[in-house]
Amino acid sequence: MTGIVIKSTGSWYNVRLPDGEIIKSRIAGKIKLDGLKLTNPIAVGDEVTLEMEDSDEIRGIIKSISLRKNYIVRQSPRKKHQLHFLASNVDQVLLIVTMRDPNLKVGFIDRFLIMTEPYSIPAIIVFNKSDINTVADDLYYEELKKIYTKIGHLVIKASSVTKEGLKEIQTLLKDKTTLIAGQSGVGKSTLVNAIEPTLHLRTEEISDFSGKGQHTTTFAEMFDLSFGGHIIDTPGIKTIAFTHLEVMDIAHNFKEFLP
Ligand SMILES: Nc1nc2c(ncn2[C@@H]2O[C@H](COP(=O)(O)OP(=O)(O)OP(=O)(O)O)[C@@H](O)[C@H]2O)c(=O)[nH]1
Ligand SMILES: [Mg+2]
Repeated sequence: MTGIVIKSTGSWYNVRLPDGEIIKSRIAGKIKLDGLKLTNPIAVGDEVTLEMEDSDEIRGIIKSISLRKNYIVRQSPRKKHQLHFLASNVDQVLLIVTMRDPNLKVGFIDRFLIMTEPYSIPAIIVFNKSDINTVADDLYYEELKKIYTKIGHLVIKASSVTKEGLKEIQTLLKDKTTLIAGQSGVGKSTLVNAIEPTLHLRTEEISDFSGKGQHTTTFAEMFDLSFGGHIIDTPGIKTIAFTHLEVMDIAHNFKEFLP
Protein backbone atom coordinates (compact mmCIF):
# COMPACT_ATOMS: atom_id res chain seq x y z
CA MET A 1 0.00 0.00 0.00
CA THR A 2 1.03 3.61 -0.42
CA GLY A 3 0.75 6.55 1.93
CA ILE A 4 2.14 10.00 2.68
CA VAL A 5 4.76 10.65 5.36
CA ILE A 6 3.20 13.21 7.70
CA LYS A 7 5.81 13.17 10.47
CA SER A 8 9.46 12.22 10.59
CA THR A 9 11.49 12.01 13.77
CA GLY A 10 14.54 10.45 12.17
CA SER A 11 14.04 7.10 13.83
CA TRP A 12 10.41 6.53 12.86
CA TYR A 13 7.86 7.95 10.46
CA ASN A 14 4.11 8.45 10.60
CA VAL A 15 2.54 7.45 7.30
CA ARG A 16 -1.04 8.42 6.47
CA LEU A 17 -2.92 5.92 4.34
CA PRO A 18 -5.59 7.04 1.83
CA ASP A 19 -8.34 6.11 4.33
CA GLY A 20 -6.80 8.41 6.95
CA GLU A 21 -5.29 5.71 9.14
CA ILE A 22 -1.83 6.60 10.47
CA ILE A 23 0.83 3.88 10.54
CA LYS A 24 4.00 4.29 12.57
CA SER A 25 6.77 3.02 10.30
CA ARG A 26 10.49 2.50 9.89
CA ILE A 27 12.83 2.21 6.95
CA ALA A 28 14.08 -1.10 5.67
CA GLY A 29 17.70 -1.10 4.59
CA LYS A 30 19.34 1.87 2.92
CA ILE A 31 17.53 4.46 0.85
CA LYS A 32 19.60 7.00 -1.07
CA LEU A 33 18.69 10.10 -3.02
CA ASP A 34 20.54 10.86 -6.25
CA GLY A 35 23.83 9.97 -4.57
CA LEU A 36 23.38 12.80 -2.05
CA LYS A 37 24.44 12.34 1.52
CA LEU A 38 21.40 12.95 3.67
CA THR A 39 20.91 12.95 7.41
CA ASN A 40 17.29 11.88 6.82
CA PRO A 41 16.49 9.91 3.67
CA ILE A 42 12.72 10.42 3.96
CA ALA A 43 10.92 13.69 4.46
CA VAL A 44 7.43 14.86 5.35
CA GLY A 45 5.46 14.93 2.12
CA ASP A 46 7.07 11.83 0.65
CA GLU A 47 4.79 9.25 -0.91
CA VAL A 48 5.99 5.81 0.18
CA THR A 49 5.04 2.19 -0.27
CA LEU A 50 4.58 0.22 2.93
CA GLU A 51 4.57 -3.35 4.06
CA MET A 52 2.92 -4.25 7.32
CA GLU A 53 4.60 -6.32 9.98
CA ASP A 54 3.41 -7.99 13.15
CA SER A 55 4.41 -5.56 15.84
CA ASP A 56 2.49 -3.62 18.47
CA GLU A 57 4.30 -0.31 18.11
CA ILE A 58 6.04 0.19 14.77
CA ARG A 59 3.91 -1.63 12.25
CA GLY A 60 4.96 -0.40 8.83
CA ILE A 61 8.14 -0.94 6.85
CA ILE A 62 8.85 1.66 4.20
CA LYS A 63 9.96 -0.15 1.07
CA SER A 64 10.25 2.61 -1.51
CA ILE A 65 9.69 6.31 -2.15
CA SER A 66 7.78 7.62 -5.16
CA LEU A 67 9.47 10.10 -7.46
CA ARG A 68 9.34 13.52 -5.84
CA LYS A 69 7.73 16.47 -7.61
CA ASN A 70 10.12 18.73 -5.66
CA TYR A 71 11.95 18.87 -2.36
CA ILE A 72 13.47 21.43 -0.06
CA VAL A 73 16.87 20.50 1.21
CA ARG A 74 19.48 22.36 3.23
CA GLN A 75 22.91 21.81 4.66
CA SER A 76 22.64 19.90 7.91
CA PRO A 77 23.18 22.25 10.84
CA ARG A 78 25.26 19.60 12.61
CA LYS A 79 27.02 17.69 9.83
CA LYS A 80 28.51 20.12 7.34
CA HIS A 81 28.84 17.64 4.50
CA GLN A 82 25.37 16.21 4.79
CA LEU A 83 22.05 17.53 3.67
CA HIS A 84 18.84 17.68 5.62
CA PHE A 85 15.44 17.28 4.03
CA LEU A 86 12.87 19.84 5.13
CA ALA A 87 9.94 18.49 3.10
CA SER A 88 8.94 17.24 -0.33
CA ASN A 89 6.03 17.50 -2.76
CA VAL A 90 4.90 20.92 -1.59
CA ASP A 91 2.83 23.38 -3.62
CA GLN A 92 4.16 26.47 -1.91
CA VAL A 93 6.09 27.80 1.06
CA LEU A 94 5.12 30.43 3.60
CA LEU A 95 8.34 31.97 4.80
CA ILE A 96 7.56 33.64 8.12
CA VAL A 97 9.74 36.54 9.25
CA THR A 98 9.35 39.30 11.84
CA MET A 99 10.63 42.85 12.12
CA ARG A 100 11.35 42.28 15.82
CA ASP A 101 11.18 39.43 18.36
CA PRO A 102 13.30 38.02 16.71
CA ASN A 103 14.88 40.85 14.70
CA LEU A 104 14.64 40.70 10.92
CA LYS A 105 17.60 39.36 8.98
CA VAL A 106 17.08 40.22 5.33
CA GLY A 107 19.97 37.92 4.40
CA PHE A 108 17.98 35.06 5.85
CA ILE A 109 15.15 35.68 3.38
CA ASP A 110 17.56 35.69 0.44
CA ARG A 111 19.29 32.55 1.63
CA PHE A 112 15.98 30.82 2.15
CA LEU A 113 14.84 31.65 -1.37
CA ILE A 114 17.92 29.80 -2.71
CA MET A 115 16.27 26.64 -1.36
CA THR A 116 12.91 27.10 -3.07
CA GLU A 117 14.03 28.69 -6.34
CA PRO A 118 15.71 25.62 -7.94
CA TYR A 119 12.26 23.99 -8.14
CA SER A 120 10.40 27.25 -8.67
CA ILE A 121 8.36 26.56 -5.54
CA PRO A 122 6.27 29.69 -4.92
CA ALA A 123 7.50 31.37 -1.74
CA ILE A 124 5.13 33.74 0.02
CA ILE A 125 6.87 36.02 2.48
CA VAL A 126 4.84 36.73 5.62
CA PHE A 127 5.98 39.60 7.84
CA ASN A 128 4.43 38.36 11.07
CA LYS A 129 3.77 40.01 14.46
CA SER A 130 2.72 43.24 12.75
CA ASP A 131 1.02 44.21 16.04
CA ILE A 132 4.42 45.02 17.58
CA ASN A 133 5.81 46.93 14.59
CA THR A 134 6.96 50.51 15.14
CA VAL A 135 6.19 53.20 12.56
CA ALA A 136 9.75 52.79 11.26
CA ASP A 137 9.19 49.01 10.96
CA ASP A 138 6.08 49.61 8.88
CA LEU A 139 7.96 51.95 6.55
CA TYR A 140 10.78 49.43 6.15
CA TYR A 141 8.18 46.75 5.48
CA GLU A 142 6.75 48.79 2.58
CA GLU A 143 10.25 49.12 1.14
CA LEU A 144 10.96 45.39 1.39
CA LYS A 145 7.54 44.54 0.02
CA LYS A 146 8.39 46.47 -3.15
CA ILE A 147 11.71 44.65 -3.56
CA TYR A 148 10.30 41.14 -3.13
CA THR A 149 7.12 41.82 -5.07
CA LYS A 150 9.24 42.96 -8.00
CA ILE A 151 10.91 39.54 -8.22
CA GLY A 152 7.59 37.73 -8.08
CA HIS A 153 6.93 37.01 -4.42
CA LEU A 154 3.68 37.62 -2.65
CA VAL A 155 4.37 39.66 0.49
CA ILE A 156 1.84 39.74 3.33
CA LYS A 157 1.75 41.52 6.68
CA ALA A 158 0.17 39.40 9.38
CA SER A 159 -0.47 39.05 13.08
CA SER A 160 -2.01 36.25 15.11
CA VAL A 161 -2.88 38.87 17.74
CA THR A 162 -4.83 41.36 15.58
CA LYS A 163 -5.67 38.71 12.92
CA GLU A 164 -4.30 41.02 10.22
CA GLY A 165 -3.63 39.08 7.01
CA LEU A 166 -5.06 35.78 8.27
CA LYS A 167 -8.02 35.69 5.87
CA GLU A 168 -5.71 36.31 2.93
CA ILE A 169 -3.36 33.55 4.08
CA GLN A 170 -6.28 31.15 4.57
CA THR A 171 -7.41 31.77 0.99
CA LEU A 172 -3.89 31.06 -0.28
CA LEU A 173 -3.64 27.79 1.68
CA LYS A 174 -6.95 26.30 0.54
CA ASP A 175 -6.50 22.97 -1.31
CA LYS A 176 -2.69 23.28 -1.36
CA THR A 177 0.15 21.62 0.52
CA THR A 178 2.04 24.45 2.20
CA LEU A 179 5.31 24.36 4.10
CA ILE A 180 5.61 26.88 6.94
CA ALA A 181 9.24 27.85 7.52
CA GLY A 182 11.29 30.48 9.29
CA GLN A 183 13.51 31.16 12.27
CA SER A 184 12.56 29.96 15.73
CA GLY A 185 10.13 32.22 17.55
CA VAL A 186 8.67 34.04 14.54
CA GLY A 187 5.24 32.58 15.36
CA LYS A 188 4.88 29.72 12.88
CA SER A 189 2.94 27.37 15.14
CA THR A 190 0.85 30.22 16.57
CA LEU A 191 -0.08 31.21 13.02
CA VAL A 192 -1.02 27.62 12.14
CA ASN A 193 -3.24 27.47 15.25
CA ALA A 194 -4.88 30.78 14.30
CA ILE A 195 -5.57 29.66 10.74
CA GLU A 196 -6.84 26.21 11.72
CA PRO A 197 -8.63 26.47 15.08
CA THR A 198 -9.02 22.69 15.35
CA LEU A 199 -5.23 22.48 15.87
CA HIS A 200 -3.53 23.20 19.18
CA LEU A 201 0.16 23.08 18.39
CA ARG A 202 2.62 23.80 21.14
CA THR A 203 3.94 27.37 21.08
CA GLU A 204 6.48 29.29 23.11
CA GLU A 205 4.72 31.15 25.89
CA ILE A 206 7.67 32.87 27.59
CA SER A 207 7.45 36.64 27.10
CA ASP A 208 11.17 37.51 26.98
CA PHE A 209 11.68 35.25 23.99
CA SER A 210 15.21 35.68 22.64
CA GLY A 211 14.75 34.09 19.24
CA LYS A 212 17.83 31.94 19.79
CA GLY A 213 18.34 28.74 21.67
CA GLN A 214 15.23 26.75 22.36
CA HIS A 215 12.99 25.46 19.63
CA THR A 216 9.39 24.81 20.54
CA THR A 217 8.56 22.72 17.48
CA THR A 218 11.09 19.91 17.19
CA PHE A 219 9.87 17.84 14.22
CA ALA A 220 8.25 18.74 10.93
CA GLU A 221 4.64 17.58 10.77
CA MET A 222 1.85 17.76 8.22
CA PHE A 223 -1.72 18.57 9.28
CA ASP A 224 -5.05 18.54 7.45
CA LEU A 225 -6.79 21.87 6.97
CA SER A 226 -10.53 21.65 7.63
CA PHE A 227 -11.19 24.05 4.73
CA GLY A 228 -9.10 21.93 2.33
CA GLY A 229 -5.38 21.41 1.92
CA HIS A 230 -2.45 20.53 4.16
CA ILE A 231 0.00 22.51 6.20
CA ILE A 232 3.48 21.46 7.31
CA ASP A 233 4.74 23.10 10.50
CA THR A 234 8.53 22.91 10.88
CA PRO A 235 11.08 23.58 13.62
CA GLY A 236 12.80 26.97 13.45
CA ILE A 237 15.82 27.31 11.18
CA LYS A 238 18.82 28.86 12.93
CA THR A 239 21.20 29.43 10.07
CA ILE A 240 21.29 28.53 6.40
CA ALA A 241 24.65 27.59 4.89
CA PHE A 242 25.49 26.31 1.43
CA THR A 243 28.75 24.44 1.15
CA HIS A 244 26.97 21.98 -1.16
CA LEU A 245 26.25 24.62 -3.82
CA GLU A 246 28.37 25.79 -6.77
CA VAL A 247 28.75 29.45 -7.73
CA MET A 248 26.45 28.95 -10.70
CA ASP A 249 23.73 27.52 -8.45
CA ILE A 250 23.62 30.92 -6.78
CA ALA A 251 23.81 32.87 -10.03
CA HIS A 252 20.94 30.90 -11.52
CA ASN A 253 18.70 31.07 -8.50
CA PHE A 254 18.82 34.75 -7.64
CA LYS A 255 16.00 36.01 -9.81
CA GLU A 256 17.39 39.53 -9.95
CA PHE A 257 20.70 38.27 -11.38
CA LEU A 258 19.06 36.72 -14.44
CA PRO A 259 18.49 39.84 -16.57
N1 LIG B 1 3.10 39.97 19.37
C1 LIG B 1 2.94 38.81 18.74
N2 LIG B 1 3.47 37.68 19.27
C2 LIG B 1 3.29 36.51 18.61
C3 LIG B 1 2.57 36.45 17.38
N3 LIG B 1 2.58 35.16 16.95
C4 LIG B 1 3.28 34.47 17.87
N4 LIG B 1 3.71 35.26 18.87
C5 LIG B 1 4.51 34.85 20.05
O1 LIG B 1 5.82 34.48 19.62
C6 LIG B 1 6.33 33.42 20.40
C7 LIG B 1 6.80 32.26 19.52
O2 LIG B 1 5.68 31.67 18.86
P1 LIG B 1 5.70 30.20 18.22
O3 LIG B 1 4.45 30.06 17.43
O4 LIG B 1 5.99 29.17 19.23
O5 LIG B 1 6.96 30.33 17.24
P2 LIG B 1 7.54 29.22 16.21
O6 LIG B 1 7.96 29.98 15.00
O7 LIG B 1 6.59 28.12 16.02
O8 LIG B 1 8.87 28.73 16.98
P3 LIG B 1 9.64 27.29 16.80
O9 LIG B 1 8.64 26.22 16.95
O10 LIG B 1 10.65 27.30 17.90
O11 LIG B 1 10.29 27.32 15.46
C8 LIG B 1 5.21 33.05 21.37
O12 LIG B 1 5.47 33.67 22.61
C9 LIG B 1 3.96 33.60 20.71
O13 LIG B 1 2.96 33.92 21.63
C10 LIG B 1 2.00 37.66 16.85
O14 LIG B 1 1.35 37.72 15.80
N5 LIG B 1 2.23 38.81 17.58
MG1 LIG C 1 6.74 26.09 16.31
